[in-house]
Amino acid sequence: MTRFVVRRNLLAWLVVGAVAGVTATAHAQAPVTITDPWVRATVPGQKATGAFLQITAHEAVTLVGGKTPVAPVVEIHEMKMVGDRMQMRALPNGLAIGAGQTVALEPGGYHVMLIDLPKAVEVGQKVPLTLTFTTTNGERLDVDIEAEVRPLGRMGRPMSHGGLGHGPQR
Ligand SMILES: [Cu+2]
Repeated sequence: MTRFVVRRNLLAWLVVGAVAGVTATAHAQAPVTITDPWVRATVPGQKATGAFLQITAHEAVTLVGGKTPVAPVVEIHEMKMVGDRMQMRALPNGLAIGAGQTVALEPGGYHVMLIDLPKAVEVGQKVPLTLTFTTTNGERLDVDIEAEVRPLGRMGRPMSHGGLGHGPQR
């Protein structure tokens, strides 16, 4: 079971659901639903990693930041192809999600970047993560989740698969 806690002003919602499928009926009042959060494992010396999840907004929100005990700096990032190169940048205004929309933060796209890790994040570890949203009326919304750490291999991009039977990519 994963526990989702949403703090909004003095009101709090406690949402309990299975990691893979939190049903809409379980949390009718929560403004966002977070599904399948995970963090990519790191190797010793690696200073940053990504957190990935799906966000369904029940009202328009913007993901503006986050907090975690495993890293002092948390940023909302985007990866995209610029010419023939993959580039990563912080989203200066956060990630806006319209009412009723679901946005996937996934390898190669949007992600939550955990920066200046003091030590490795290891498979099997649970990483507490607070995601901060703003609403259209300027309200701030903190959502507490726990993200499971999954192995590096899951992230492998096709270019790293040489030698596994793929032909040269052009
Ligand atoms: Cu990043």
